[in-house]
Amino acid sequence: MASFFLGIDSSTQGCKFVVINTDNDDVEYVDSVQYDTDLPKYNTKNGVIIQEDSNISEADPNMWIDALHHLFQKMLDKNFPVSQIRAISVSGQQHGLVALDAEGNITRKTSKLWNDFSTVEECEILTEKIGGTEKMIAEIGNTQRPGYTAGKIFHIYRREPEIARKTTTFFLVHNFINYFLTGGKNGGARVMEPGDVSGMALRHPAADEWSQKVCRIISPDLIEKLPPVKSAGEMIGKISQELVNKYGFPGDCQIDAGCGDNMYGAVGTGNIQPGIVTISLGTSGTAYTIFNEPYVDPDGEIASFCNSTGKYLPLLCVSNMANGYNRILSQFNLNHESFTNILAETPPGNDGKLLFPWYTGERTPNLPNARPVYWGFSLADFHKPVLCRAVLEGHILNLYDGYRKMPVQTKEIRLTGGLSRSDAWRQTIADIFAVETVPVAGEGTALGAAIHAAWSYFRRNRPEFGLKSLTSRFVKPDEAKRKIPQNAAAYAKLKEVYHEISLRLRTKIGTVDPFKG
Ligand code: XUL
Repeated sequence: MASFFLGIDSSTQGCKFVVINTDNDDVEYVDSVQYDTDLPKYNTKNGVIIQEDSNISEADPNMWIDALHHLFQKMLDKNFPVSQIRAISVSGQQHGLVALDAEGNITRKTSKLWNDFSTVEECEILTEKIGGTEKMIAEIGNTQRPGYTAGKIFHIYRREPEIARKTTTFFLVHNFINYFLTGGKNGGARVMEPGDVSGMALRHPAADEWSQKVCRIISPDLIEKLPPVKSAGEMIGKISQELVNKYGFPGDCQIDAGCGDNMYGAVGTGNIQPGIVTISLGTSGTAYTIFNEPYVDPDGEIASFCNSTGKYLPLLCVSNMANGYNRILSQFNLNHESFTNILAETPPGNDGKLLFPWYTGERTPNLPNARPVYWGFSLADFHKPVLCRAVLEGHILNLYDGYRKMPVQTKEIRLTGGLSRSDAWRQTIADIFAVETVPVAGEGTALGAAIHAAWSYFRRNRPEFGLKSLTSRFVKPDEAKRKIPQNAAAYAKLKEVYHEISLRLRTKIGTVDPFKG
């Protein structure tokens, strides 16, 4: 039997498969579906159910399972030797909440996602009841933010008590997919793992138990509804007999504990030792690095997460990233290349014009009700080249402004995600961060999941398949696309100006929050 390992990345907009072969170090198979176009019955835009209120971001969990069936069927149609897959690992968009009853039925038809901002009130109550932000950070290593899961669970308890009553298990997205893979209603595994759990804001990343205090504020019975947490790299069970019969998996195909997408982005970009930073440029923008010890930001801006290999992953997340850029591409009928060409018509730094790209609220800084702000634009500036540069620089400056607190001496930035295919993004990140950037070939997160499946499988008896060896064999930085900072000086002052204006926009001086209502 060959040594195939399947990585599944169930992300906001779609689902990707990557199969690696550890016998010859080949990537054997890559495929994906986009929810909007491949599964139109779910009525999504960018993977989120279309509806009026822009603070709500939800999806039907059945869509993620249908996507798997779709991709498994495609493997069969292409005669891919599914029977050679020894283990599977699942990466999921972080923080999304799936609620199940004792029989395994979904109790809340739609799942609130990482970019849902409808739980501001719940986060405020949790923070107040525990005694303020400092106390919350001491308790769970993080603040309460609408992106995280605690507020979503509390939202169900406060506003949908009937659903809370019926629910016996609260899952994250990848746990739910694991549950399905291991049998679903017929004995599927109800377990979690530390990486994704650390994004729930219910447990300190350095602790090995739930925060009794936070859980009790939500409800005295919550702890009973949170599944046990297995350690990273554990196998949680075998694939279900139903999937064996339907698609031809081997009966002993193992499912590992899986993790959140950023944790697997780290593995898939070879970010397994301190000094390397990964920037993932997808629906969200994230920057993260590996630590041997937990890092807790006293302001809670840098999220304090565990990774998928028993270490830690301080992470910065901005929720606006692909949205503004994709919009300007479609608005002006551009692609990555023509966009890059247009940039030549304006100087780096855009003569001081700044765009604060908080299109649909923002996760970092914590401004769930924010709107975008255009700074320094004169009448003559509302034309294509200036706007294109403003969007690009605005997104990257916003990311940089959060990242500046990351406690790391960055040696190199590895780029992954759709926008890393753009020359303009790679160069402008190198310029603004003043560090070399290099994109990693292939599907970073799904590749990370496939590598993790192999690591979990061989961990106990084949030390030659350690994480370092696996990542050096499968992760390929695309050296031809490496960018060296060329215009760092042009951004030195602008970064400070951006920071100052951002602070002023966030400082509460009047009696009315201009971003509310
Ligand atoms: C990270 C975060 C996002 C999602 C995107 O904390 O919320 O990066 O994981 O899928």
